[in-house]
Amino acid sequence: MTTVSGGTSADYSEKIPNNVSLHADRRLQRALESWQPNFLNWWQEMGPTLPTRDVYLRTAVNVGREGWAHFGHVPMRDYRWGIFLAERDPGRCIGFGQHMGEPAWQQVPGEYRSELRRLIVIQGDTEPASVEQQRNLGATAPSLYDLRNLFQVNVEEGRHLWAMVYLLHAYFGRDGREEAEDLLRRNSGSEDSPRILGAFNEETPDWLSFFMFTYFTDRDGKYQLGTLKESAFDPLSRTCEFMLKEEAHHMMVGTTGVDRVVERTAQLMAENDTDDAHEIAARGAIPLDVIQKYLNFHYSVSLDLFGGETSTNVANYYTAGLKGRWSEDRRRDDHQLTSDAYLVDALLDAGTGSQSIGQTEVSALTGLNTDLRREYIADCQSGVNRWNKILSGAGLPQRLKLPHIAFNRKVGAFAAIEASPDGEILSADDWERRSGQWLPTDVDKTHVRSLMQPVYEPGKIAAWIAPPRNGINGKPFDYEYVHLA
Ligand code: BYC
Ligand code: FE
Ligand code: FE
Repeated sequence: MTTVSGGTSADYSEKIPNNVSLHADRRLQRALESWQPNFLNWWQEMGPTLPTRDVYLRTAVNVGREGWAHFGHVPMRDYRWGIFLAERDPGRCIGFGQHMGEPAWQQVPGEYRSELRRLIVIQGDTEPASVEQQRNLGATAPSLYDLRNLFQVNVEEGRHLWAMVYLLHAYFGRDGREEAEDLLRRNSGSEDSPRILGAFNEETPDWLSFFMFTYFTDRDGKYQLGTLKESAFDPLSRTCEFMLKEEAHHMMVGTTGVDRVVERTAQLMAENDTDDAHEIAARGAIPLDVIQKYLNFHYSVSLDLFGGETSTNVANYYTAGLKGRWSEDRRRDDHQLTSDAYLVDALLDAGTGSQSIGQTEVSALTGLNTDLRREYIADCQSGVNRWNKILSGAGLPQRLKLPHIAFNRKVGAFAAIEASPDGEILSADDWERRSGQWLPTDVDKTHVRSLMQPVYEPGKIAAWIAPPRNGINGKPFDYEYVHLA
């Protein structure tokens, strides 16, 4: 782990590991080194609460395709959070918008400064928020393997915060440094200074929520990072490219976590030839309808993270070159979209007696949040298909499904109405009466929480979840992934 100047290796001899030659810019280095203790204080106060001696974690050592990660047991507070950008492509050109074809920017153009800062701050705000939301989960981990995955996700979200703080410090001067302070000042769920986006002020009180969160909400992260990776501002693009590599593990934790919950429930349903929720609960597992309710909640809250169905913000971001589309270079169009139209989901005849859910044509640029949300929805559906294969494989006729796009929305075209998971518009009274069938009730949450008894013995697993198929980094499931304090 030595410095390779201009290369991709991380320099771990520095106080802040990095591959951006931080030592060459003393001012920036000092600024970041003075933010570092604030970060560590935040980690102590708002990070994982379970006392541990060390955890089997991966640390980034290289941003290249091969061998970028090093695995080993480390005390979490000694984790080497660092600054890693994907390798620079010196010939990179802007791929869309009004600056298409021009060289990518190495500095922030004055005219886009505030918009870029806003995007980076919003992205940066979600990262520590998720750590705060997950801070108490260690106390109820279903296995040491899961405990280790939780902490891996947590330290990487901490590193993602570093990634955004680096950009703020390096490219936004004094106001960037102030924003970096504020990222530690706001807290998930706080009355006075909450996190910026809705989903990041919700609780993650149990492991079913954690798996749903890493499946649905981290997946929003994947898609947002995918659009920022296209950015004309090259340092942002390179930062996001490397974050996406780490994100793959978060996706895996969510996907296989829900797999294993469904597998356990399906197993008990098949063995006992029952779909009775009380019987499944009595046997210590999570009834399928409760899994569906958690899915409904996390999916709908995550849909809100894409912003309104139509948005002039996103049109401006795209035109300016700040935020592209998912797989921008695979799109077969002019990458400007100035004369294109797009059908977005909409509430038609809103506020009248004949209002209905349908679609309306808008300029393609203002419809870009919808475009990204659709990419996301298709990806979410693949997980549901997977879980349904587990159900059919157990010989069961029941299926999980994604609720309608208008269900439980607080942002965008459907924020003003209530709709059922099938997309039927409901009166406020109907919603009040029936929403407990579709969203977790206090009774459901209390039951799920009652199942969350910690299992810290290597190779053992809680009764409500199946063991994983594979361990981490080739290690067996019964490996001592975490040493408790
Ligand atoms: N909650 O024009 P509109 C991740 C605001 S997750 C609260 O439709 P726009 C991670 C909006 O700010 C990825 N407010 O929105 C996952 C705007 O306010 P102003 C995070 C919301 O701007 C798990 C107003 O409503 N990264 O990495 O087109 C663990 C009008 O909205 C919400 C990003 O999101 C909401 N849900 O789109 C760890 C990337 N939605 O301007 C990490 C950066 C909208 O009127 N963010 N509003 O005051 C963006 O690209 C966009 O700002 C948004 C919103 C997609 C968030
Ligand atoms: Fe992240
Ligand atoms: Fe993540």
